Amino acid sequence: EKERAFIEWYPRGYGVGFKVKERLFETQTEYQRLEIYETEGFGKLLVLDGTVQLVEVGEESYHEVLVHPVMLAHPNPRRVLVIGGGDGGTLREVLRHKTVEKATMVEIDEGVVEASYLYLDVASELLDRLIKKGEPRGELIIGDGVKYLREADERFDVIIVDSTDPVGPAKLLFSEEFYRSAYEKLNERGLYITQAGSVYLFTNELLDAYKAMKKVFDRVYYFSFPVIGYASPWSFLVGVKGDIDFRKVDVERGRELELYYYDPERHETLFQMPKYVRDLL
Ligand code: AG3
Repeated sequence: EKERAFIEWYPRGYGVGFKVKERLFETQTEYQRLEIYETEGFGKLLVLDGTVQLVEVGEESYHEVLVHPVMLAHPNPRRVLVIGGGDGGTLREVLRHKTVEKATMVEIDEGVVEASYLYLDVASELLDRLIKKGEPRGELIIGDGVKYLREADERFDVIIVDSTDPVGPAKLLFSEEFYRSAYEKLNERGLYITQAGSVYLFTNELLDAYKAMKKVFDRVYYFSFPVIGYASPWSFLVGVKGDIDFRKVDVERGRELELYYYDPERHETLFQMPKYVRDLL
């Protein structure tokens, strides 16, 4: 009997795959090719330009880790900007923080929001409210995050970049120029976080982003986490502006969140990095 699979191929022929039952949807959006599959064991799978964005079962291993470490390291995050993240998972986690008064998501590709709303069990109620402008603390803007940040006349406590890899539409989100406009638009004390690719397979992209961020932010931290569906470990980069210690998080606020993957009481375990990579950073 024929078995069907979706495989994402990374450099050097390294693959990450899922057995799939069927392809539920495919389209060419204005920016990228979008596919949604039903997998055998991980719910639905969202793919953009051949790269895995999330699986429904396990997406929290990415969204919790992208959002909560910075939110719990910031003493009082009230205004949050998410760039990318059209599936809504990142904003969903941001809005779990009671301190947040307003969170804005700027997604370039309306097609991602629509397909996620229609097909994925990730944040469809939130996306529905955002589309209808009925989410009191959240706002969705379909637009270019680079341009948005450059022209923004407000300041943010936390900026979260939930983008595709640093090629294609997301490339500019990893440039020194972009980091400068992010730094400028952070409040006196603020945190910036971006996903930064596979530790083993995109090591050069990670190093480049780290070096560019070092030129701009007061301090830069790297960390890694095993994300379900990606070539793990996956890397994250945090840029700090002003007086915040990213090595410390508010464990009390963390406890209320009842997290599944990220463990604020073991925050220090995030900083694990293979030695050869640490030596290069
Ligand atoms: N953002 C995409 C992370 C990059 C995945 N890269 C890859 N598989 N090559 C995830 C979107 C979820 N909100």
